[in-house]
Amino acid sequence: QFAKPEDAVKYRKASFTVLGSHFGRLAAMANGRAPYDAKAASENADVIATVAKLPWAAFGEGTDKGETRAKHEIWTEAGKFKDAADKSQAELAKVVAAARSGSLDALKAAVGPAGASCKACHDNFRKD
Ligand code: ASC
Repeated sequence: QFAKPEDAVKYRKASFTVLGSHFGRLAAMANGRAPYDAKAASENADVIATVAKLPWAAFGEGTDKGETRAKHEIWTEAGKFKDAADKSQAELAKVVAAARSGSLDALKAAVGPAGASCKACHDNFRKD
């Protein structure tokens, strides 16, 4: 999939950036910082449904170097990293379902735990 390790690093950072952007738009609606728009929420969900699957394949061998904040624990505690990644994807799947359902209450309920799962992975596996 990646010709060089630095291509994988770029790819995973780009996919996390897109994921964070679209999750942030939903979080803003859930938190009342942006008006709720069911159609926009559903469109953001479509992006998240695809992009949330992408970065994980880009943590292969040799991708612990270069312009990355990835901690070594990603590779030395690979099982824990996978659990955290799986947890995030499971929580994001709930956000996707909630956003597609057209219910602001469902979105509000799903966004908090998903954000917490993002943060848990960052706290344990990302520098600063
Ligand atoms: C976001 C985003 C994250 C999470 C995290 C939640 O919107 O980009 O990484 O929420 O900040 O604490």
